[in-house]
Amino acid sequence: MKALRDEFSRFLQRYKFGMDEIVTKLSILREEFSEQEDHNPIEHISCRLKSTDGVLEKLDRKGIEPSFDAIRSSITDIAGVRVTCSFVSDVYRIVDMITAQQDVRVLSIKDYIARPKPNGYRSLHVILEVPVFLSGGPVPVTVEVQFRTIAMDFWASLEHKTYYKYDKQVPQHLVDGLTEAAETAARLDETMERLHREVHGHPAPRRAQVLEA
Ligand code: 0O2
Repeated sequence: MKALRDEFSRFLQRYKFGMDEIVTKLSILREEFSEQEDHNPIEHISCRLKSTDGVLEKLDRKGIEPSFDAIRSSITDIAGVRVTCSFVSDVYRIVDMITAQQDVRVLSIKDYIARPKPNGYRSLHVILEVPVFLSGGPVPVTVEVQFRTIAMDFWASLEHKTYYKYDKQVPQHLVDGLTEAAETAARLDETMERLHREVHGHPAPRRAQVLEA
């Protein structure tokens, strides 16, 4: 039992290293921007490692027998990074920069900004693979990065707390209220972007290639 626990903690440690690699890459961009530009596209970076219980719960939800191979191939968000940007254009700009890095492989992109979920959820999720250089050599590690604006993050945080409070049985008027609030937040993002563009005169950004939504 101890041997299995040790193996599992070594297994999870790799995800932590992968997460650290991605956070470092994003922090470098953020620091560079703070020196070079009057507006920093990255407002905030946070990260979390899924707990052992969280991993096992997700496997159970997906009806998959627990094994290291099953976790590796079916749980892509053990290492999770969240990047909050001021404007939607910043989201696409940073996604382009991080996915263009030579040692980063893009496994999938889900663009819930271009195509929001029916409840109004907006964010851009990218599953990346990054090499981690261990004593025995490099190993590829999967990391999920969620990119969103401050307004999207505000909404997602309240929605998450609401679902947690009501144990997923949220009264319909609250569900409707949240969906309406998501639309309001999206309109705020559009207005802020327009005003920002007028003040700073930045050109329209190139859009990230949407592989999946
Ligand atoms: P946590 O605690 O945030 O990690 P998957 O379940 O990942 O295999 P799925 O459901 O297609 O496949 O993944 P998707 O759509 O990429 O969404 C996964 C994560 O996005 C969620 O992780 C949330 O963090 C976030 N998310 C997705 N939809 C919503 C939503 O409607 N509201 C909020 N607040 N967050 C959302 P977890 O694992 O659910 O939880």
